[in-house]
Amino acid sequence: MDKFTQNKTEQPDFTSIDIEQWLQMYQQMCKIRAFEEGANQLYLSAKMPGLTHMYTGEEAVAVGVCEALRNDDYITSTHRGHGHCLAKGADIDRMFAELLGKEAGYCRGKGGSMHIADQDSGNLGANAIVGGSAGIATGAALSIKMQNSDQVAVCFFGEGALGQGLLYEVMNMAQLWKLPIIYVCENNLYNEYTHYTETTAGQFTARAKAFGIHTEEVDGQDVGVVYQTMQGLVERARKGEGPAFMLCHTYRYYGHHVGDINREYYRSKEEEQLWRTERDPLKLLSTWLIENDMAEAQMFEQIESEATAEVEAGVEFALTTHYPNETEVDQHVYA
Ligand SMILES: Cc1ncc(C[n+]2csc(CCOP(=O)(O)OP(=O)(O)O)c2C)c(N)n1
Repeated sequence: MDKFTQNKTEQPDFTSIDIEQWLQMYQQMCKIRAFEEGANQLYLSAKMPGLTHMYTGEEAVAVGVCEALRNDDYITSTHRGHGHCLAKGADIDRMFAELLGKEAGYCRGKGGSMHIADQDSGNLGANAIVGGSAGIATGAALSIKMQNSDQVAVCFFGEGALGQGLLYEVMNMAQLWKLPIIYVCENNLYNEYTHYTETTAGQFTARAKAFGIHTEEVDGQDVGVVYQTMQGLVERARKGEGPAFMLCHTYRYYGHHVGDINREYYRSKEEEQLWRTERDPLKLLSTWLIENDMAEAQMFEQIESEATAEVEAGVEFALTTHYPNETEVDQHVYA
């Protein structure tokens, strides 16, 4: 387990978050988890073409970040993007339809898992290129500034993207021009099948600090901490105080993608089990709410079964809805 999460001692002040909001965040995390299970089942039953990268285990990052955003704020996402899309407000039916190549999907079935974008919820798109969305998010932040708007842009990326030069070009510009952008680095410990310590030198936050960018480092399994930290960063960005970099310590429960089944050559089963039992974002939140007499176990069971039902309906919709007409094969494709 990461040293950062083991050494946590301070108890944050969560008094500004009411029970309705806690349950809303729990519900969002549940929805993401259920969605990923649905996607995995579609893959395992050979109903989904291609692969997908599951976000399970990392839900508190997407939900905590997006809870601090407005609908008109922008996000850009990654190859592991379902959680970001759902947390920002994407529709389950249309996401599953996209995964199955159906016309009702967000890209009329032509993008698939790694290219879901949803302009209605401010999602400028997932991106199959590691670090590739950093330029898009920073460009969006520049457009916000030029239009004198108080929106913000958020760029999600994994720690593997810290090896991409584009990120440093745009962080430089963002700091020079005081752009309203927050770079959210999800450190789930691995770049594909390699531990980050074998690929990334030095301190992650030092890379943003080198440009004078404000940084934060948080436990990405604690949705309350992610949300509150993000709220502060969003507030300063809206006031024109410029970019920020938030490092979130987290973990993916499954393989790099759904086909990565035998993982013991790069990480142990004990490590996976430890994160699932000790650091699960849903369990941490439900246990904390129950222990503080804010909710009862039954509430979480109900939320979970509602999320499962919503996902089952989404899968059913996607399986039964139609494919795009073959005459439009060369339409809506830009490359
Ligand atoms: C520019 C580029 N190089 C390599 C790849 C192949 N690739 C896909 S995901 C990945 C690892 C990404 O790790 P990280 O950014 O930490 O994200 P995570 O998968 O852990 O969420 C790599 C190397 C790619 N998609 N794009």
